[in-house]
Amino acid sequence: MTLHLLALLADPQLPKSAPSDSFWLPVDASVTTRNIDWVWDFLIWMSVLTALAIVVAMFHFVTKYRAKSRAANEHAEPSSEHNTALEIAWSVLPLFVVIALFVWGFKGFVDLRTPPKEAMELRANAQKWKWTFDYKCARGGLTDDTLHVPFDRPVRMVISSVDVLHALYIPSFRTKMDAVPGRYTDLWFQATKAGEYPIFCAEYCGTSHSDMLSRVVVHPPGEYETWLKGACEKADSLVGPERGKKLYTQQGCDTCHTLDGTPKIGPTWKGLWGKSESFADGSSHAVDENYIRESILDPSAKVVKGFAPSMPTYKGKLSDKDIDGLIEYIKTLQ
Ligand code: HEC
Ligand SMILES: [Cu+2]
Repeated sequence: MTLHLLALLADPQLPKSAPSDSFWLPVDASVTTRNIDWVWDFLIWMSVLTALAIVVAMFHFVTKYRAKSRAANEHAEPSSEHNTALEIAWSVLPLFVVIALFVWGFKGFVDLRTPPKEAMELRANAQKWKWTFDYKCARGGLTDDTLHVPFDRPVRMVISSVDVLHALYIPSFRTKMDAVPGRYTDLWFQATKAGEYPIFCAEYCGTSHSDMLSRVVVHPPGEYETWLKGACEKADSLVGPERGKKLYTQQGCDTCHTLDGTPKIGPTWKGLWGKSESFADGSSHAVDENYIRESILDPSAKVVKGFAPSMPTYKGKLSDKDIDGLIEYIKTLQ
């Protein structure tokens, strides 16, 4: 960290070598982290030095001017009123420090908010309580609950939410952005180290907020394309219950529906197929293909008794093949 500080003096814009793991910060793995870690280190060391200076001066004065006796105390000399040179110095010096901090901070902020034009785009979707990421395949697309990115290529994430406010937070890239229902937001990064780093939701979004975890996998040079091709082929080839089983976790159905008979946010899927479901309005209906399809595309059409209508619609997110797969999967859960 000290080296880091020295490098700051040499080149305030971009240090030559990014720091690795430190006591304060998680490993940094994006080009955008550098400006941020600088300012952070600078601030913390400035604060430590200032605090030390104040405390040392305080002890010094406390001992130096300690009253020798009660009588001496009563006849204490008045102190001088002010010292112009000293007062100007302690106002102007910090002013320069604060201006420097502003310039570095502002530059870092602008860099962080301006994705390079050639950045590749990926979609991040937030829902209670899961992140999903969309990838473009040669044919159609792929949704996964892990973020996969190539090494050393700028990536712009386009973020949205289907329900409430969430925030995509990738500490190792030092970047964070709100996911807002009905609006797109974005952030960008360029990974500098292959590996896996955690992703959090940084906006309190309800019961399972703290479980809204994912990870970003930075593929070593050249391996991202291989991964994408394989994952696309696999996603496309799965049919029937296998496809449904995959979607159950990939699409986040598992955040609200269990397979073991216990209700969660939504009813369990165990024993769902073929039973007669009762609804909040007093009616009932047999659970068949059409009922499940409707529950997925238009969840509030029939609200199951005892549950809040909190399921998001999957219209436009799931294909017919996906819905077939989910129906087939639910059939197997007796
Ligand atoms: C945010 C929580 C949540 C998520 C995520 C969610 N559901 Fe639901 N789901 C519910 C709730 C709550 C109900 C019951 C209320 C209703 O009928 O709208 C429900 C009801 C259902 C029903 C009817 C169940 C019954 O007992 O009659 C089906 C089928 C269903 N969901 C399928 C899915 C599928 C498939 C997914 C994933 C692609 C999914 N759900 C994701 C909350 C969720
Ligand atoms: Cu969240």
